Amino acid sequence: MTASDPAVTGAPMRRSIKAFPYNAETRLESLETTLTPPGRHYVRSNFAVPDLSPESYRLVVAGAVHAAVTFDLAALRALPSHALAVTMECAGNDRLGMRPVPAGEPWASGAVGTAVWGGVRLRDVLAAAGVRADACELVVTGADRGPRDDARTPGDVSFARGLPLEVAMHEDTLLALSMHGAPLPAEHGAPVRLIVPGWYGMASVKWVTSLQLVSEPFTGYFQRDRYVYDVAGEVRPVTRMLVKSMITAPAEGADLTFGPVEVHGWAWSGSGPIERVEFSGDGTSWQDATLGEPASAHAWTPWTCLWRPEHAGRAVLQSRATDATGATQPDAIVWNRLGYGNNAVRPVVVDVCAAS
Ligand SMILES: Nc1nc2c(c(=O)[nH]1)N[C@H]1C(S)=C(S)[C@@H](COP(=O)(O)O)O[C@H]1N2
Ligand SMILES: [Mo]
Repeated sequence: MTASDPAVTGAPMRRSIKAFPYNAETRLESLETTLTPPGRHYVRSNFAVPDLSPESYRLVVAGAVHAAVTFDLAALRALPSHALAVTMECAGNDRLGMRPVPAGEPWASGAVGTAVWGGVRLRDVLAAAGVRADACELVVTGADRGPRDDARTPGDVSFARGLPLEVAMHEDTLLALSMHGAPLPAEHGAPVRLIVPGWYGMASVKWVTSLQLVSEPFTGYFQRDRYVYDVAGEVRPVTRMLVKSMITAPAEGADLTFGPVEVHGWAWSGSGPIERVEFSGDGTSWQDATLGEPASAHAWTPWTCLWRPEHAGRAVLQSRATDATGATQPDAIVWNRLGYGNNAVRPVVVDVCAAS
């Protein structure tokens, strides 16, 4: 280590939400770049990182297939490789904005980031086993497990999710072996994780060891008891990322000198390209921001806007994105029991000081 290493200087890379299991969100100043640097991307784990050695690692593809297959890492690496920049947001991001704050990890706004994931297409792996016509879903299971107080069945719960077959077969759904061109870090799912572009993070199962084709919808704990929108007992699964935008500069609480201010941020949606971002510095008049090019069809869109404050004093900055389906961010938060999918317009409060 050198004196300039963050560990020595004490420069924070993430804000830890929980120590065991480690959960941490990116500081907003580390979300200024198109790609979220290694070591800064948020980490969300329900259980401790499982101990998977690359040598003994096996991935089993079974269930409603013509012939079950087992892959080791060499067999996976032998398939055609693909890399893709993907923006991933935790469904619980911005839970802290909800009132009352729902139970669950208290994420502010940093449980989102963009990384280049490299690996193989999930569909190439499934093709090796041959998906039977009666399969409707793919159950993806990670090697991590642990107790859950409110589980319906006794014993430890594994992290497992059901994915609709058409999403599993999409050419951009990857089994990732690398992140930002380097081997996948343990906390991000090494040696193999799923990446489901456009979906909230819970679909992108880490430490994948089993792919089970099923002919009935999956009803596991992380499918039916978590990652569901529970509104007055009516339950819907959390799936694609809702359209959303964030302001990365100026920072919350910034002291700005009176004059034009360059505002910028990101916008993303799991349902299609971003078509429009509007900005307001006063909550009543909105102007169109200028959109930049995203790094891929699954990465966030950069936007900028020149804001000319009319007077000094406190100001509330807001941005509102609209995607190609016409979906737009709500002004008011849609509260739900487990605190998922908060894509409401988020106010950023700044102070504009009169020139002295
Ligand atoms: N096996 C496993 N996969 C998992 C999780 C988990 O707890 N266990 N958490 C999910 C959730 S809720 C999110 S938001 C993403 C976070 O991925 P990251 O830690 O690489 O940012 O992983 C998903 N995959
Ligand atoms: Mo998540």
